[in-house]
Amino acid sequence: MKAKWREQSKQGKVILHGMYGNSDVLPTPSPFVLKLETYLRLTKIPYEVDKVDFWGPKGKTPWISYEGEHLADSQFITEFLSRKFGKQLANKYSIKERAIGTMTRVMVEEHLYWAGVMWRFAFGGKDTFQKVLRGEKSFIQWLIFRLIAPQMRSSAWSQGVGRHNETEIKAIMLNDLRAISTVLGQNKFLLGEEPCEDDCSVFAGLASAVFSTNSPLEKELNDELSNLKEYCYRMKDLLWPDWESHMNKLKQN
Ligand SMILES: N[C@@H](CCC(=O)N[C@@H](CS)C(=O)NCC(=O)O)C(=O)O
Repeated sequence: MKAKWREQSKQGKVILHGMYGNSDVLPTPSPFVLKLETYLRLTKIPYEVDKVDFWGPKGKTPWISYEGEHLADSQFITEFLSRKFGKQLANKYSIKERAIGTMTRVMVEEHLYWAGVMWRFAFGGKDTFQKVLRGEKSFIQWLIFRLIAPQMRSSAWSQGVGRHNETEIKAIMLNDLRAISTVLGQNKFLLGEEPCEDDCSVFAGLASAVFSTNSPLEKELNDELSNLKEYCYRMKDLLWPDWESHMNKLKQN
């Protein structure tokens, strides 16, 4: 299969391999896939999506094929493509601002993400998987969830965040979101007036909490964290005008 993609990727386009589907509120349940597709849209780098062969060379999703090569990890991919296509969007910001962007991204991907995993897979998943848990979806989707959930909980346990209870997980999420909200302040985007690479990660990391019905932090996002909610809608309006139609397409499939 991977050899096939080597050939196809020699035609100038990036092939984004990612896990899609099974969500009524997001184009993809994976924040890392959402980050990468948002980045490709932001930079206008030509790409096509492969939703089938989504486990990459490092056993995770997403990954890309480009010019006959395979590359894993959304951050390595972003950095590689930014260099290759001369799209270093964060360069308009100072070194210190970029450092703040890096720290925010790392917190979202390596800390907030795991709290989200626990929310989805241990405490009832009051988001994209809620309907699966209630059995409102197909048997296959229920089965996939049943197979994936223990694996995700075990990864979260090894990482450490998975050892906390529901109240502690919610406190972790709230703390992280408060920090991002402070960094964002009155900015339109994470570091200022223009979006950069790290916006794709932050948007993707927040999307599940913001766009889910019955988000664990719904009240806070409508109140003290409302700048985060507005930010996510700004990113969505800018880069995902087809967000809803994407969802409708998923529902039909
Ligand atoms: N650092 C990786 C993380 C990717 C990642 O963890 N993806 C998840 C899906 S959201 C995954 O593949 N999980 C499967 C596993 O860890 O076995 C990246 O930025 O691409």
